[in-house]
Amino acid sequence: MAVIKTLGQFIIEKQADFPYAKGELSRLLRDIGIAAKIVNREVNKAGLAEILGDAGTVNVQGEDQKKLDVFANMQFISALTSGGECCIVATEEEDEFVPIDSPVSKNAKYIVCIDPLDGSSNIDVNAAVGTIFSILRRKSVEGMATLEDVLQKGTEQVAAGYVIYGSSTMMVYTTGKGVNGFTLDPSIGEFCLSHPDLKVPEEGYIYSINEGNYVHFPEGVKKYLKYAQAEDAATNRPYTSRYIGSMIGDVHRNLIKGGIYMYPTTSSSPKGKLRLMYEGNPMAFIIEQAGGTASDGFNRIMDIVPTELHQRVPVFIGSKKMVDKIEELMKEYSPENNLNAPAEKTLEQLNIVGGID
Ligand code: AHM
Ligand code: MG
Repeated sequence: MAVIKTLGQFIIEKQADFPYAKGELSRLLRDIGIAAKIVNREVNKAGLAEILGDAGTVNVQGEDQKKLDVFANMQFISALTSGGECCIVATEEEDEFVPIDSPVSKNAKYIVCIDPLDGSSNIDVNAAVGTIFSILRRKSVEGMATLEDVLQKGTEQVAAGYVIYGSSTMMVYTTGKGVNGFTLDPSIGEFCLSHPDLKVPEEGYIYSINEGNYVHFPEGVKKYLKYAQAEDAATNRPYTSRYIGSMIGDVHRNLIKGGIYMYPTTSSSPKGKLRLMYEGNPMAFIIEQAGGTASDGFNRIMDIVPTELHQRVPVFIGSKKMVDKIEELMKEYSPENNLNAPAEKTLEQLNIVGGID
């Protein structure tokens, strides 16, 4: 009989990969796992409880909040506050980041950016929703951490993960050494290692996009969709289209089966809909660690320098060859869509003027 390994056991085992680690990151991941179990319990009884439905408040992006969004947000903030390993929680549901001003936490090393309940419009119809998190190490060394501590590039993440509350509940995370998935066994209330060392196939045949927005897509995306729908036996086209409308659900499926998830700019979301800090970066870290690619159509998502907490980003993420193809078409047909092009380097920065010979 196979031996079950719980998330807690796995985290402790992996701590040995980081010889100088004092266990703070492990405790932080454990705190997130515990809060996720509580949120899972509520999500699973959503159809029964009165909690279902709009909370009547609107979040910073002007979208209606569902009651479970509010519940999940509170739950994660409270778990991270009492855990003591995190000095700031930045959440998609709050206008400003939440500093944790307790004697233990204010000097804590880590910052957590979190989308507590992504895809929450799916709750009412019993489709997959999830939590996405990104963990950063604070840059400043003392006092209260600041916005500058939060606004770090995706490449600086020390860990990232998601929890999918689907037909079963899973936690998938990376600390930069591959990606592992844990399925919640409700009979023992533990996440158990079920998908070790996940790898996204290099070539995929599934594309996920809200095609209802077709008319508003950049030309490069329109060309990609025509390419995906064209018949070509050699490349296994036409591809299959699958779109749940829950990023975690779509990306999780594509991670396992191969595929691409896309949320480009549209006329109503000229910078894209998804948020760099809560959705783009953590999903990019996971997919890259699984061997895939994450791009804004031109640039690696994790290289984008964030300037605002709730910054949006176009997202093309999944199997490497599929993302390469969309980048090729974006460059050819929609160069004006390159919103995050790195600033041109000056000659001085390039060390050409009076520099090295
Ligand atoms: P949310 O954070 O408000 O839930 O929005 C993010 C979600 C993604 O999970 C999903 O892929 C996308 O929005 C769906 O958007 P649309 O309904 O425009 O297709
Ligand atoms: Mg979201």
